[in-house]
Amino acid sequence: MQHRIHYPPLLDRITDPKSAAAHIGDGTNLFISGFTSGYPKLVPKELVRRAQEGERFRVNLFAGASTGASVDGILAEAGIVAWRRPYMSDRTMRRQINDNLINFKDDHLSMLAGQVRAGNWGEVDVAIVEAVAITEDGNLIPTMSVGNTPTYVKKAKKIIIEITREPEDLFGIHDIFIPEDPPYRMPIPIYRAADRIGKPYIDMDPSRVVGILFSEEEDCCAVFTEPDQTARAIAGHILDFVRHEIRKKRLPAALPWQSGVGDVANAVLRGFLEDEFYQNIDIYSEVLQDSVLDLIDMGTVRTASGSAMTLSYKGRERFFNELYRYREKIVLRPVEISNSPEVIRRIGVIAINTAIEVDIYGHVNSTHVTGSQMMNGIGGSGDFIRNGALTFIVTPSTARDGRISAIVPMVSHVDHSEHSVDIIVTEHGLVDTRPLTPRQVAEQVIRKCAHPDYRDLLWDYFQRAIHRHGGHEPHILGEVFALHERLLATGDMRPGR
Ligand code: 0RQ
Repeated sequence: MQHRIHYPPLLDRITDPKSAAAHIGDGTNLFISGFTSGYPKLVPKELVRRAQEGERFRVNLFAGASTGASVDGILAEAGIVAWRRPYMSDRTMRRQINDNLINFKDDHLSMLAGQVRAGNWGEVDVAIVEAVAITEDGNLIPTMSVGNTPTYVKKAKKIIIEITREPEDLFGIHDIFIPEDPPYRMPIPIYRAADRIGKPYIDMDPSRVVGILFSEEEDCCAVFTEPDQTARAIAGHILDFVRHEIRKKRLPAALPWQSGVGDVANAVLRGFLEDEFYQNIDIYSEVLQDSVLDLIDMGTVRTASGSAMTLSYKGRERFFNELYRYREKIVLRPVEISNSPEVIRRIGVIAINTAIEVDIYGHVNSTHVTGSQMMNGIGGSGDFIRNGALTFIVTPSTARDGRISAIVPMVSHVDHSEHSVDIIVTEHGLVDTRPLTPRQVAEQVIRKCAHPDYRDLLWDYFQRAIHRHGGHEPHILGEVFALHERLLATGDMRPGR
């Protein structure tokens, strides 16, 4: 694998995980590549080995977004994470965050790189970066994600590189651009999803490289199941609505799409395949999944732009086998560009993101179960919901076998307000809040989106709130969390269960 180092002066930095990890100790600010994929694997394992041998240390861990069980999971399990930012989705780490064993702060993903460059997160002591190769000039070609890696590499005092077996032909898929920071920032010159504005590699100062490792490890791949009936129903409502708006000439046909990860996202993209109306789609999103490969194969997608690819094992095989073909259609960017409010607003993204719960007036909780327990984090949802041309918030109408209603009188935590959310969708129906007053929104959300088991409860609350207090958004403050309270007391939001 030495041939992957095209810059000879760095050959003498080839080392082993133990020596590389020796640069990391108690209190190290550790910034790693990775954004659902493309995270380092060897050094985290070595840190766990040291902890298991009895060494006592804790690091402050910063990534692009989630890194899965093989980094977040094992480091949390070993008890060596003091701080973690931003979005994560590992169960063990989540439990420790909620038990207050790991400090966690949730951030809009578009904002992190700038904050790190400004020094708001402290010194970048060590950056560990996964790469497919080092170029002739000593720069880095990343793997399947970009995330915040360009900034972490730029600011790092020490850099450790894990070179993987993924094909060097990934060269050309990345578009690396770090904007100037205020007050010198110029417009980010992206006018179409396909525009490339940067370099195909990450600029790096080779003198800061303290270790290079060769890795046989692979990302632990995403598992995708067929979208279930609920996801397909939600996707159907969205696709019908957008088609209707385009036909009525209230929405241009050529707007790019963003869709979060998971079942509904896949069902929407699958819907494009099955619906002849949708052709020449552009995707301007954060994470690209297997369904994007299907759309490229069918000729439905012109460009798919994101910050990372999260593929299943089968998807990876397919992608690498015909990389030359997919590479022309896919652009991987730093997350501050894929999620840039400026760009999202300019190109007019249609955004679809999933909520934990939505209230009758359209406020959204994406992150905290019953107000207290962190699930994953806000991720890029705020970047897209606040700035998209048309924004959908989607959720199944119930969770946990019907014991929880996702439509509630007031959300128990606020991530997105009524002012950012345009359309609310569950499997039962869709409400376009834009032409409605808050009271009209509540009426329609209860009638069209809530699960039948909860409609009467919500309607009764809404009517009593109107009669008791009135106002622009009527509420009975002493009762507004009655469903949540009942869930906490009995395990079910429905009375008498
Ligand atoms: O719990 O895992 O214990 O079974 O939440 O829910 O239905 O499997 O859906 O995987 O799509 O996750 C909002 C968490 C949904 C996710 C959220 C429980 C449910 C289950 C997962 P279990 P599902 P998903 C930007 C996109 C925020 C960030 C974001 C998320 C688990 O989509 O993290 O949008 N979003 N990023 O049982 C209690 C409720 C619940 C509930 C669901 N009301 N109360 N538990 N759950 N609703 C990507 C871009 O590209 C920009």
